Amino acid sequence: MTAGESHGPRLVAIVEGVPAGLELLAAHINEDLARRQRGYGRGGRMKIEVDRVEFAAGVRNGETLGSPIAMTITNHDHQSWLDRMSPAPMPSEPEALTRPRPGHADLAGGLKYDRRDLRDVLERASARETAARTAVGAVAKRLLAAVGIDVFAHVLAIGPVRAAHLELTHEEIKARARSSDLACADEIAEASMKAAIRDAAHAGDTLGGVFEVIAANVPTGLGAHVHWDRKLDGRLAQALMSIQAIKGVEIGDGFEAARSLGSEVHDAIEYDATTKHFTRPTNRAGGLEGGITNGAPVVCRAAMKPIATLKKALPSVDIRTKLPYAAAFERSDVCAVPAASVVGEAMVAIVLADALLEKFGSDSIKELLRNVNGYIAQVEAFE
Ligand code: EPS
Repeated sequence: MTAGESHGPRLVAIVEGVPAGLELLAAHINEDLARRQRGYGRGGRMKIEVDRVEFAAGVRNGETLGSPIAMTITNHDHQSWLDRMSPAPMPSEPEALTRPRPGHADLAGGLKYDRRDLRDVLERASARETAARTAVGAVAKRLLAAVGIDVFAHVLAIGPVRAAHLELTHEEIKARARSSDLACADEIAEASMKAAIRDAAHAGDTLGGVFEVIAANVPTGLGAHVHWDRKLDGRLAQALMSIQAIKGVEIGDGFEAARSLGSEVHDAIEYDATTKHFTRPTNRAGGLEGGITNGAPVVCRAAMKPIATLKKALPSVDIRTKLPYAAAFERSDVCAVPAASVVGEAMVAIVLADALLEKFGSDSIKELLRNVNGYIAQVEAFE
């Protein structure tokens, strides 16, 4: 559960169900918060904010207690918005924002919630909220790391520029993405991506793109085939699609599989007698079959549309006068795909952590490890 408006006092997140005994430091979370703030193509707001988490509950002496974890992140920009975003009644009515921006929640939200000042909608719809999700995702990633699961993301495309398919290990992709301004493992494509972002900025325009999230070392058996809402691929798609500006999600080969023959798409099953594991020479299914993880890395991709707030404002209508106007321009990013990739990492981690606790539900990390190891031994002894 998160709360918080973009220019309100702070963001808040409450995480329920994390077992006791997980080592958790603010530094673990701040690292991801800082990665989310970086990225070529970000706007002026990121120069104002320095996102840092403060624990309000659930953590003591660097360890989780099993109680709800409450975290806050201060919006430094709130100080410049006291006359428009104060929770208390303000001395003078703030000027209403009445020109909805196409592509945003402004108009639909204003009609639905009966707000004449569309700021009441856009403040919460803003992607500022993803800072709180990133903090929750960082907690989920700590939990997953305790059982050996690693979740990371990298950017595959910015606008029309695509990264080349390089033969890299997961470790290499992760390391290269972490040291890239665009979270991209392909240095050559990165240069062209930056040029595309610069061109869009000069034209008063914005750019979208595609990122991929990989979860490595996921055990077989998370999720379930028995009901539509327990299928893990469906849950991952929902979680990724819920990130602001995401308009498409793929698992494994995704849309490419639809253009191929069945014999080209499905992953053969093999057995390794030494490790006692069923293995796959390929992973076109993206680690999921029938809504259940199959032991291969989970691979998801998400497509982000170009940000809907443009300097070159789009045509709109003033909701008061009903006359045509250029949509309101608020300071914005030109491209936020690298930031969205960090949020994607968080969303995939949250879904996997939920699925992990669903299967191995535990009150302490010790119990969780015992349950996971017992299950893995059972799978390895399968006859
Ligand atoms: C956003 C608009 C911009 C972005 C913001 C998302 O904020 P502002 O209106 O203050 O310039 O910087 O992203 C963040 C604040 C963030 O932390 O990612 C929007 O309209 O979605």
